[in-house]
Amino acid sequence: MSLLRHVAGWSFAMAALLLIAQPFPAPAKEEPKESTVTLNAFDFGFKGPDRIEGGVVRLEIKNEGREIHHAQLIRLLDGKTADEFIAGMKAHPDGPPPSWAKFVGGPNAVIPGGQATAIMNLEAGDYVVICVIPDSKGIPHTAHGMVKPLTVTASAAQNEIDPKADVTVTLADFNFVLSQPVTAGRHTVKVVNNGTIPHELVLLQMAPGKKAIDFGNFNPAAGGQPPGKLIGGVVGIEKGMHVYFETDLAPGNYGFLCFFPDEKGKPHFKRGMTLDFTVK
Ligand SMILES: [Cu+2]
Repeated sequence: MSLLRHVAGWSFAMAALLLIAQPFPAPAKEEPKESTVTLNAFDFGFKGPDRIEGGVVRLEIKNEGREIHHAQLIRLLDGKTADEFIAGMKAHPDGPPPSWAKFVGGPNAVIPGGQATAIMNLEAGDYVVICVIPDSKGIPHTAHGMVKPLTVTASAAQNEIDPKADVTVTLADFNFVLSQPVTAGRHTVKVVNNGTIPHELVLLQMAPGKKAIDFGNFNPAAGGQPPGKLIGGVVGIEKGMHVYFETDLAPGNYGFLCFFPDEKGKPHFKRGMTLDFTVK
């Protein structure tokens, strides 16, 4: 018996055994294809790569500071640079972002020591990562230096497959809709913006008896315990976009909030963009 025939015969025998053991073929186990990029947020800045490969990217934030931080990705169009973005922010700190700056997601706010991940399909181009969370005086962290330029290079073909989500949240003007009740454990959540303007999803683990709106209205300067704990979600995305975030939820009460301002500067949560839900 030649070696080749021997191997072929052995393979056949193995295949027959597998058929007996498994009457239905098991689906091939999918390897995660997205690469992970970590941004270490501190008071006040981001540590991380200046250049990453595009396609489906898992972007992780690790909060090493003593303040709350998030990592908002902004794509710069029309050949605009990070310096131009920073100059524009300084010139018009309260104005809307320029039309050449697009919100494309990122992991949302986590408390000191916290970690969160968002998964986005990033096109090649120039980006900045910013944290617009205000300090105790109301000054956004961007003004303290939390602006990091990021170049995304062209992606390899194998990086183009979106993750499989088991829950979908639809964002609209002005509400959140969950596709189904959320169970305890790990989830990949798809977030779709079906509204006409950018929205975000702030994920909160609520304190007993508290609602998401209580967190929105909470004034840290007035003292007292926060009505909830910031555990991630996704920062702003433009209309029509979708991104993902990963989370691991214990049974309990949770909330979604959108802090993005409307044209009059009123945060969306004050126009009804909150959702309270229970994880069992
Ligand atoms: Cu919103």
